[in-house]
Amino acid sequence: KVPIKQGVWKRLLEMDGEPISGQKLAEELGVSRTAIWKAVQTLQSEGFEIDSVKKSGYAIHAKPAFLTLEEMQQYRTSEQIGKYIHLYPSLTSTQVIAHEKAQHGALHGTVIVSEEQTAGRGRLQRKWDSGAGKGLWMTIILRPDIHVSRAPQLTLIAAVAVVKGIEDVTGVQAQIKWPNDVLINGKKCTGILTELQADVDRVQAVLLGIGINVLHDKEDFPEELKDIATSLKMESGEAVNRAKLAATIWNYLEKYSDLYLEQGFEPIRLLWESYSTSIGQQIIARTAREVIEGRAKGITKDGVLLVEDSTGKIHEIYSADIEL
Ligand code: BT5
Repeated sequence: KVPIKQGVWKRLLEMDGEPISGQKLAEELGVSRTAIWKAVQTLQSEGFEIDSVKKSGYAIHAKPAFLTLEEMQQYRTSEQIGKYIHLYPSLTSTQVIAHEKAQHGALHGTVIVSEEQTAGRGRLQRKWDSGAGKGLWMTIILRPDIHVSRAPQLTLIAAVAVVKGIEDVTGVQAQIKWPNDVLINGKKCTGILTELQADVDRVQAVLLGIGINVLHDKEDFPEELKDIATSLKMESGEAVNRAKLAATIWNYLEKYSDLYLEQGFEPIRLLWESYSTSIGQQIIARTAREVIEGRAKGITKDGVLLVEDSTGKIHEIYSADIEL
């Protein structure tokens, strides 16, 4: 059953600024006029500009610039991912809140989204720049029943879902740089951070952090990122709808993680390789222990990167920074 607020919101948007009476809304949604009035008040308090015109009814004038639950739910077709959304104006990091929620039993598919992160993080204590209102900063809690050793594959599944989502919503073709970067024209527009809560060797929760630069202009990035980062707006020339992007990624993520649980990693591996920038390229991989130079040959059925050095030796790389 559609919540009243969401139903009202959807009808007002469909009316495109023309008024619709409270009576009509009440009849259509099968609720009282008071319930409609309350829903309108809540929407107004959330930033929607809704006029109530005597006799003729309610009319919507503008959508808020910020993310709303209604709009994200509108585009969602996935069953579980995004069913429960926690939306915040500002947080230290969506990962931190996701850890807390997961520990307290948050269900599979719960999403934490924030307009801003004051301490957004990357891998290895690195920082993730997360300016207010510019990006899509979210963590998705997944509870697949898998061995911990398979968890890194979820990063690769997420990367495929992000590339597909970006393609659907903006028409822009992004590429994946192993393991966790999504690039457009060689610049980073998305980072993915996968963290785990595990019980001996079974996964309890996967906290899939996805940060996408959406509405940034070049000057919105700090100096050190200006030449290496990009946004969907910079690449597509359009102000991309973040709510639609979020929901589209959830839809794909559900589709591909279901596929993965049913058929294993192979179908994902093929998709992933088709979007990869690194495969076939000469790369430098910096792991915690060594630096390996060679040609990226592909990823294994476990998602491990294979690099062939100049002597013909094949290295299996589990975790590294890659330079193209
Ligand atoms: C990543 O780390 O790329 C993973 C980033 C994950 C961010 C999401 S946002 C939602 C969730 N909540 C969090 O707190 N985190 C996740 P890594 O591969 O370590 O790359 C980090 C490096 O990317 C930094 O050292 C910078 O060089 C660069 N960087 C930082 N912010 C960036 C941005 N907004 N766009 C592009 N590059 C950035």
